[in-house]
Amino acid sequence: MRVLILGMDGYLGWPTAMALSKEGHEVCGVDNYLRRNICREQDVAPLFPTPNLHERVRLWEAVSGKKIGVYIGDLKEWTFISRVFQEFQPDAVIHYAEQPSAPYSMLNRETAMHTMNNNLTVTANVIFAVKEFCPEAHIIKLGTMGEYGTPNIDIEEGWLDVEYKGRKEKFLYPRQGSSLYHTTKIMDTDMLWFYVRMWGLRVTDLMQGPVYGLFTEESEQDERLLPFFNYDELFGTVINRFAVQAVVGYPLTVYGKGGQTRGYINIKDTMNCVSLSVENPAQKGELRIFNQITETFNVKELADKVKGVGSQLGLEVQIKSIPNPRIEAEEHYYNPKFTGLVDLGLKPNYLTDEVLENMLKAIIKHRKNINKSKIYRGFEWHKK
Ligand code: USQ
Repeated sequence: MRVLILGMDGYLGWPTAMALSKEGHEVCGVDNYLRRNICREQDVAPLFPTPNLHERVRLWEAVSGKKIGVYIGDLKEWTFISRVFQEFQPDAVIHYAEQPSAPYSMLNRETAMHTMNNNLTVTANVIFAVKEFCPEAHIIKLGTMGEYGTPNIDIEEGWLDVEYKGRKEKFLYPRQGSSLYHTTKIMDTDMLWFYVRMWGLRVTDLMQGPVYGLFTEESEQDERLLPFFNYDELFGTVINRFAVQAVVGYPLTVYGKGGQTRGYINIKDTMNCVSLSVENPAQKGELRIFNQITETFNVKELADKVKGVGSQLGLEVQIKSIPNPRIEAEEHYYNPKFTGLVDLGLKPNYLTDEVLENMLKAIIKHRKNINKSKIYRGFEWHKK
């Protein structure tokens, strides 16, 4: 298939491009380096320098013999996105092209507007570009488990059957994001559902939990292919942060009571989920929703796991609860369903001690790059 990856430079975009290219798809990607630019603007940096997309596709060709196309540009610009879609004519479009940091979206008015303008405009442009240039194409959109929040009832896979005063209807599962970023993803889902009903688009919306890990099959062969890996408070997800903190002797930053429970997924499984979605497209006129997680943990459990494995490797790991900079429930019910992707064939890679050990060992190699002052600055959401 001809697969277009929007947001190919990010933590997930580049590994996805390689994985699908390796599987024999014709892959082309787009990025405007939004994440790199925000990192520079906010004075944070990834764990190791990451080559730009032109360099990465050259490296990939040298390693695999396969070509990946690149467009650098802003998908908010209609002239640019229409050129990309007209020229490439995708069968599947993987939409990662969003400002992905919850904390960044909560910094101030400008970062909130940046998040909203980017995420909603790009999603709308993708919908219009598909309608105009490739109406049969399958849109695979990266959503988030954070769209559901932490309700006091079980979380279904996207939809809820409601019986009310003797009548029945199926609705999108109620959504209540805990940051503006998560809220833009709720709005994306609403927009996609609207145009699925209007225009019969085919859409898969992947409700993903926080991702962890460095290596996918391709970067295991050659470390120059590793993804853009953040450990700072804005872009680093919690397990990746804890692993870096353990390596550098920084007490693990458990926010508040640490009872916040989320569904987590290994980056290798993100690749498998996206690939399964590409190969098993949604029907025309269908908004198909999967909860893209493989297991749940609370923050305290994660810290204990990292401490346990870190200690076996001889690292001095401490855990420190710090006042929660976010507004979120610290002890709550959490019971999401996540069977859809397993039914499609996903074989999960769980967060075992071995997986954590490999992560820690890989991070140890880059220890000299870790800047402790970037780990926690205390961006407090409620003070803005
Ligand atoms: N947390 C800590 N200490 C830290 C960092 C985080 O206790 O140093 C806690 C947070 O308060 C939260 C949990 O760990 O309760 C997860 O935080 P996170 O930063 O790993 O994840 P989050 O900000 O929710 O966002 C990340 C991705 C985002 C994705 C989302 C999935 O950045 O793109 O949408 O995970 S989910 O959380 O399910 O919405």
